[in-house]
Amino acid sequence: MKKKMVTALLAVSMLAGLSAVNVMAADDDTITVGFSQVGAESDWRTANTESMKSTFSEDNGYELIFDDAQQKQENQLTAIRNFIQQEVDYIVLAPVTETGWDTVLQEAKDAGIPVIIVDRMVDVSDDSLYTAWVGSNFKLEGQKAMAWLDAYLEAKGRGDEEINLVDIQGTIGASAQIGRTEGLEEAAKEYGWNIVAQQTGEFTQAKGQEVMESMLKQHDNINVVYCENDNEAFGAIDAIEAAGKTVGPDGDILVMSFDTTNAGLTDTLSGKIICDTECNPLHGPRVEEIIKKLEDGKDVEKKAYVEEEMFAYDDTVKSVKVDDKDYDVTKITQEILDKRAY
Ligand code: GYE
Repeated sequence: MKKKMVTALLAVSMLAGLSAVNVMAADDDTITVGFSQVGAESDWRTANTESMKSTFSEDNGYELIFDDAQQKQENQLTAIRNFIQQEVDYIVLAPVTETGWDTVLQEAKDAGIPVIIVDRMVDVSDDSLYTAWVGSNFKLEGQKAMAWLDAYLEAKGRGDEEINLVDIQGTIGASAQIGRTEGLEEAAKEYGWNIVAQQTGEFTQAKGQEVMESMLKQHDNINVVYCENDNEAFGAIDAIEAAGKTVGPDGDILVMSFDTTNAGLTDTLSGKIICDTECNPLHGPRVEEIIKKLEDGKDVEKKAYVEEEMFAYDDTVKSVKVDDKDYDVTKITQEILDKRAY
């Protein structure tokens, strides 16, 4: 709560004959969190916003100041500066892209406000500009997906087939794009697959569809589409089907995706998405755990990666190996889908 408001409340309560001490105590208990969210571009993002809002609720002892940046970094810079002015207790930032944060984070540091980065990372010259980060290992997600594709093609007797892959990328410069694209590019080199086109779909269904339409017009040999999130996959599937081609295990094109949102896994159940690699959006409780530790004066981990699963249409590939570590692949069923938290 703003100091000015506290003073005003104190004055009012004194006039009303209330105990100033009680007002102070109530104010002290409420933790004010300013959250700068990327936008509302995808189902993943909606689940993430919902997780943050339900965690940082009034009932749980928080005042959440939520700002939707509509995928624009300049809006996030303004939001953070407003949070500093409002003297929030914590700033939580889900950064749209990795770069361009040094100045504003220095301003938060100078104001003595801890900053917790969530989901995508920031690339800053000085790590002390933020207190902690929690999110996914996006490159590992890409590597797991590609190891799955290699094992799947082998198992289907397609190991020697010419693979012509297109990559519908996420927002350029976002950690989720950088990591997933890297995972793909390294694997394509290793396995000898052709990346015939690569373009951003901005993590949205509309852009995913538009990009896929134009890629299909330019290339008639595409047999794998690597979508960097579920919403792009929905758009890509629509574009493929509208062009008279088929998706699925016996179709013309295999569609791969990330996020494992409810709608994404519903498409995995039907085979439209052949393999969906999880990216868990339920960061609210994780951020809260960090804040609670900080409130108690405890140390927090600087970077914490979330454990994530993989789901596929069938059980052709039961597990994949990346850097000598095995990761299970689960065949999606309606029962599993019904129990998912997002
Ligand atoms: O994959 C996508 C969202 O940064 C992990 O952003 C997040 C990504 C997620 O728009 O759906």
